[in-house]
Amino acid sequence: MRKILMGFCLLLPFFLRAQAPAPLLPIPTQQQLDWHEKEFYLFIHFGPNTFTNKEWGEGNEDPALFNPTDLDCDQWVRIARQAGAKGIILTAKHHDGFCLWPSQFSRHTVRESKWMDGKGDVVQMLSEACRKAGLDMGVYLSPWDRNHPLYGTDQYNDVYLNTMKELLTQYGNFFELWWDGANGEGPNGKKQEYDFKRFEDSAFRWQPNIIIFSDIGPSIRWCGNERGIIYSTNWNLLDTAGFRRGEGSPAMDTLNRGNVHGKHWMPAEADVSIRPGWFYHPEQDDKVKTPATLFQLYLQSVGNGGNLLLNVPPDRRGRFHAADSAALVGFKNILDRAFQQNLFSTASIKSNQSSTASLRNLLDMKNDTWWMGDGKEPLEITVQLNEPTQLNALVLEEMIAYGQRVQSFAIEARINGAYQTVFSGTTIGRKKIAVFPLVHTNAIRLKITGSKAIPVLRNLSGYHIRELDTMLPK
Ligand code: FUL
Repeated sequence: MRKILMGFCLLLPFFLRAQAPAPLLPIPTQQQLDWHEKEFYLFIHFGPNTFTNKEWGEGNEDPALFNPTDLDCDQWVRIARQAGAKGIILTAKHHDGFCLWPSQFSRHTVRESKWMDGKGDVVQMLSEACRKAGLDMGVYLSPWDRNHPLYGTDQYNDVYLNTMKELLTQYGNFFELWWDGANGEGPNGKKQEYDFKRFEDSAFRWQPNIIIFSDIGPSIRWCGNERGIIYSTNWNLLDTAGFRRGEGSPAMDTLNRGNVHGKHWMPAEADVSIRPGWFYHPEQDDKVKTPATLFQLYLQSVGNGGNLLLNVPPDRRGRFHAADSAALVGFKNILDRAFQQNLFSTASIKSNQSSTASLRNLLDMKNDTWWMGDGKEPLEITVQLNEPTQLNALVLEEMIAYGQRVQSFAIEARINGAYQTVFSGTTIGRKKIAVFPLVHTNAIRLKITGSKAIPVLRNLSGYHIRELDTMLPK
């Protein structure tokens, strides 16, 4: 009897824990989940184009031109951290074929340049700077190569793999490998048939945890524009069968929205430059995006469930220009102010579902606790504030480890005793930042009106983002 009792006591916590929901397939891999939590990181376009003032080099530039006078990867990393970025993706090789590391498989690299008498290695320098500062690093390795003599022949696929192997095996782990969709002619006037299958398999063999970006993944997808904008509906799912990278990719709005019943978990990354160009051009020094614009981009990318990849191109010294650094720090200040005070942290919460036991998990702002409805539709959650409060934003999160479920929802605010709809939305996904004109209210109701399966939510928080008072029409 004692034994039975003891056994029961040991098993009790197991019974008391909420049963994990059955996943709604497809679901993200652990690597994709980790990637989702990164939210925001920097892109760095740097190379001969920085010195020739071009966007797309021809591949026949004299490598001697690459000669930054004061290259400082620690400065990139310092500003990236101050801006709240979690990592940096570097153009290790752009379309001109110039390698920012001394690749054995090319004659068009830092080794052939004047910089550091040909002894420098930007990939090495940046990876050390990132490691010291605890930032993750990724690499852009353009398949299109306008310099390599073998481009346009079968052998080029081996060359590409060899260069990739150098990168992925000699510099530690990268969090992301970036494949742009551009594919033009090489020096012999021919286009290349890329062996992407082999590229993918090899990349995962050398770095099993790497996230591979391209129009259609395999790990994450392009959001379909280079303006950094994900529109409101964003499924982390995509059908890729029959599609290619670049020409032959899914339609731009499909890339933006995803496919509601898509076969693969394939979340969207939104890439955009802080300046009009991807590379540094002195004449664009006065065209750097303002902190307020960067904040809007954050709301439209991260706030619609994707990640933001913001390009900041170093200048000819090899440092971020003061205007870019100032904009980044200004952006971070807005971001910190915006989400500093969660107005729901001391609120009470109830719902029309029977499963109320772990409802407070929604307010704990933890990433590993969640709450699930019981299937009654529409699902309603009411957050009762301790006193009438002004707010203009809610942050909603689904527990995407169990799949993406919510298809439509509304946010209502109780104003003068009656609920009024202040926001109508579609998908939630990892994060939805729902912003609306300022309301003065003592209760907020979230109504989930459509869902592919019973919603499993992670967190719910409310804010008064003062920056928005002036940005949004009243
Ligand atoms: C595109 C490239 O053609 C642009 O130069 C830039 O690198 C952008 C991020 O990707 O495919």
